[in-house]
Amino acid sequence: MRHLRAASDVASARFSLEERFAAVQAEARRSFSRSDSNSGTIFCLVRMMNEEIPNLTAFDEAALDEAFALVERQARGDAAALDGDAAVEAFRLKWLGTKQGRLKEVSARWLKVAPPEAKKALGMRFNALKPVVEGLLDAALGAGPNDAALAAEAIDITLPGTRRLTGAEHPITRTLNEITSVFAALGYSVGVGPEVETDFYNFECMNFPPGHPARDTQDTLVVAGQERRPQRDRLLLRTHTSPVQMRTMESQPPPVRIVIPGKVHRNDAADATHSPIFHQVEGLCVDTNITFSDLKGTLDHAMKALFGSAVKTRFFPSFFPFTEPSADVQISCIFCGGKGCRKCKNSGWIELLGCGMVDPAVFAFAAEKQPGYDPKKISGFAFGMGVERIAMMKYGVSEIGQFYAGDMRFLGQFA
Ligand code: 2U9
Repeated sequence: MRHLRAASDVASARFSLEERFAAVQAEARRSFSRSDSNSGTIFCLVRMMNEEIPNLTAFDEAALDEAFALVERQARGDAAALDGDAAVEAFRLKWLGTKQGRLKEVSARWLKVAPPEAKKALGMRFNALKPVVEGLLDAALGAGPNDAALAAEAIDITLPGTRRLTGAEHPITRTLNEITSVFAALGYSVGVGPEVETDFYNFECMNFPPGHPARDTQDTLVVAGQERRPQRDRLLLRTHTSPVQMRTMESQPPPVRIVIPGKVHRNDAADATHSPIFHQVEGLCVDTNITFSDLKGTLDHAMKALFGSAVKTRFFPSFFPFTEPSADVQISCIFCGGKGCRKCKNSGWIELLGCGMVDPAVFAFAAEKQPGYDPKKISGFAFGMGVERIAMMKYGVSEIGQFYAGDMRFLGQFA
């Protein structure tokens, strides 16, 4: 305070600016010489034009740490207050000026008086301080940090990192997407719908009247406690994705080309190839003049796209309540190329999916809401396939339960 008071005394004497500045400098010079004789405290703070460079009188590690931390704090404080190019240049001169810069001053004053055994520790701290101040200047100039500052915060990128497992599509999802993509490329759109369905959409409109024996072929899990509801409104877990096709037809006139991938539920006992919950992809194509040859051409193309262009298809008469005529589709054995092997039971063929021309009775249900589905004017084909069965064939999986066990040793093979 003494020195500040001295400066204000000078100011109050109404001297010119230059005279006041010279007086402050002279006072500062006197302060320096007085402070040299100071002892008993670690620092004697000397005021020179509103700045503080401590005189160092102790050289142990703690004293050095404290002294350098103080100077660094000052530099950071100055840097934080910079605004404008002139201030940045003033900062450079003040801290890094080769003649009167504060680092120069620190070096000259502290190193000079340091006992020989403290010089190394002092020098090391000084060498660390300089890039910090240079970095502050660089940052103020809008440049990135300097090399030394970068080196100070470098990390060893050769150290082993934290290993994160990469996720991958589940083989069922992958197969489901592959099948869907084949039809999407033919112009089919993709639909989804609820897994909890009404008896009407799952069975009645698909030409399974109440009490019809064909219902037994899809042993069904029903929601309990609905005995007082009309049968058509009773809820169940859908046994196939067909209700989504019916809902699609009810919501839009023909033409329709749609595939429905999704989960279905049947009250079946689990074994190596059956699961009470599994996945299907069903498809529906409706337009004028759709014929069985359109169905054959479409499915032959899809099987070649999924299993390779060498694969052949053949169609056998079958029965489904919702299609007439109906067919089971076989593909030539993908393991032996049709010669006959254990996988195809020496037949050269593997049964893979079902299909047929949509039964007029099914179109009649759709026509109740969309008259365009008049079976006299339009026709269509439908098909359905089990995704697990196709995935098991494609990936050589012999137990369907592997898909659901969540065992990383199994799933990791698909990553
Ligand atoms: C509408 C009209 C007809 C869908 C079809 C099949 C044949 C079929 C099975 C294959 C293996 C089910 O997963 S599986 O057990 N499906 O054979 N599905 S035709 O027919 C429809 C669908 C919707 C409106």
